[in-house]
Amino acid sequence: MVNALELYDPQIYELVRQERARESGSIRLIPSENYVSRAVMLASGSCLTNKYAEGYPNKRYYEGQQVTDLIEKMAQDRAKKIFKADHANVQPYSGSVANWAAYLALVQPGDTIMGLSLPHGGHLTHGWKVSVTSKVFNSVQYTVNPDTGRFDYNRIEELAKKHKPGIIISGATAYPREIDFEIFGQIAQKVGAYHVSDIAHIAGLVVAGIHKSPVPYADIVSTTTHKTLRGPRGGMLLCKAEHAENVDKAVFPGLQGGPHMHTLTAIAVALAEADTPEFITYAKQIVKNAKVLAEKLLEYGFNLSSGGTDNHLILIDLRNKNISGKKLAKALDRARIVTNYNTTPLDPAHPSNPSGLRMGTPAITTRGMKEPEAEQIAGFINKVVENIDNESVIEEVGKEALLLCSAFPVPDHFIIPNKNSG
Ligand code: DSN
Repeated sequence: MVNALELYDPQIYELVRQERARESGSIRLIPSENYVSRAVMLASGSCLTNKYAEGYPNKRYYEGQQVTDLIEKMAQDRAKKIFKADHANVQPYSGSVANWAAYLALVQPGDTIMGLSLPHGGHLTHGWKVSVTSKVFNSVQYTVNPDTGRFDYNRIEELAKKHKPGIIISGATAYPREIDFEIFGQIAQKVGAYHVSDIAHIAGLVVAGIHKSPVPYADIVSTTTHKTLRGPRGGMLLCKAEHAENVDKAVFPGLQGGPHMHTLTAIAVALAEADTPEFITYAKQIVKNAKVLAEKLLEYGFNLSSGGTDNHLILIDLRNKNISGKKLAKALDRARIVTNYNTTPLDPAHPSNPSGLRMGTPAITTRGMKEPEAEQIAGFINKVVENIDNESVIEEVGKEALLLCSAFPVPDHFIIPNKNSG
């Protein structure tokens, strides 16, 4: 496949080659990124990209669905099994569309939704002011407790009682602590709201049983498929049987046309990979690595939002280091350590140049890195911070980072073939 690309489009081939080299030659700490297996990659680059399949299995608007129906049913069944859900819709193009579909399945435009504010760790589509979700719906935003960096469930309940939202959204893109989905479910029940849970970041941890699952406590669970879950870029919805029809209608024809069958095929593969003992070990190691990285950063005098982490993600508040998140993220990138600058709950700065840096361990864990490497990476980060204006030290760190990467090549496969098929 790559040879054909090289032959027919050498320019794009060269850029793909460069990206592969970048991914393998850098310590990738963006918490929403990962490396997929060769099997997922092959499914994603397969002939299923050629097929239109508007509708759902056995209810399509195009013929020629002998294979697509089987694939989609397989993906649905695998998702239902590993998340223990009544119903799964595997068609959303991304987490954003999945969130939209969840809202539209439950409430009407103009109704109130209540989600976590973006500077406090929420996603754009949780009703943040620049997202259309705040224009189509009346958006109320809750925050974390600024003193602790954690949810204050009493305050969330008070806000819910005051505004009586139609939907309460639990879940986050930058919250390093375990989320109590049961309490969110109780709050929603008390105020007569639906509970939508967005587990895009932690889906893999949920599958592995390391983070409590929202499935029993939420009306609809929304997720992406490519973060800790380690599948292709895509989205997915899980829900109780009573919402199945509305969820399906909201995705298609409500928001989307034909599903991307190649992605859906790759999602099916990733879901099978996640249903293995190897995946549970992997997910546990993600959290162990994040904890060690956090502990070492604390030892180096970094302030971490909420004081540490329970999951795959760390949020550094850099104000005591007098460096902006953007400046540090760019310096780290030059040192082959890839992170993203991010707001923190107490950040007075604009999201375009915030005081925070977000990082996570899913990708380095896929490479087989463990606690000693997490410690080493914390040392690299500290060295860059202490030498933020010294390019030769940054370059030196880059060489050390490359050495570490060479010792942990990106693996092709994560499970023993055929051992866990099902
Ligand atoms: N943009 C994703 C992230 O990086 O967290 C959320 O969708």
